[in-house]
Amino acid sequence: MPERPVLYVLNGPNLNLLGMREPDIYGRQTLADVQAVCEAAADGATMVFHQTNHEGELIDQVHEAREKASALIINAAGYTHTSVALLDALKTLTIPIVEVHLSNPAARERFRHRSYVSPVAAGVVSGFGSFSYELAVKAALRLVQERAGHADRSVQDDKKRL
Ligand code: CA2
Repeated sequence: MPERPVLYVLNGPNLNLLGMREPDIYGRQTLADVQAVCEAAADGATMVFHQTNHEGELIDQVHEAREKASALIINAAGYTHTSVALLDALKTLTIPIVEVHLSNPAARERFRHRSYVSPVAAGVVSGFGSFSYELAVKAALRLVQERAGHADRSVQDDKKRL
């Protein structure tokens, strides 16, 4: 794992329209604004921020995160509620996954209550607009730090046993 954590923030379909449509649900901030919020919260970590409207491309980005990231933050948008293929891809990751949503899907239509991301997520942040992303980045960094702490302690334990 690199010295500086690498956070992947992946965004699914239609999130490129943020700020242009449905401001009552998703707010007035654009995706570029959300990216700026994440970068400000990243505390020196390297951030890779992607958006795609294509399921296969989102899965390719999950595979890339598997190789390169310390943690993954994902708003799979509509694919959250439909994509077994996305879940299969996420299941191959060993890094922490944080699910994020601008709105609170649990308070919306029934079809948004099922998430194919939640079963493999360390946690979910939803309902706070771009602040959800800020909290998700902070949670991901905390999880990365905790893992690094565990790894350090087990190396020290191994050394003591030698
Ligand atoms: O609240 C979220 O972040 C969602 O992931 C957003 C998805 C929705 O399907 C999920 O249930 C909850 C929709 C993203 C669409 O974004 C738009 C942004 C502006 C205008 C239209 C759609």
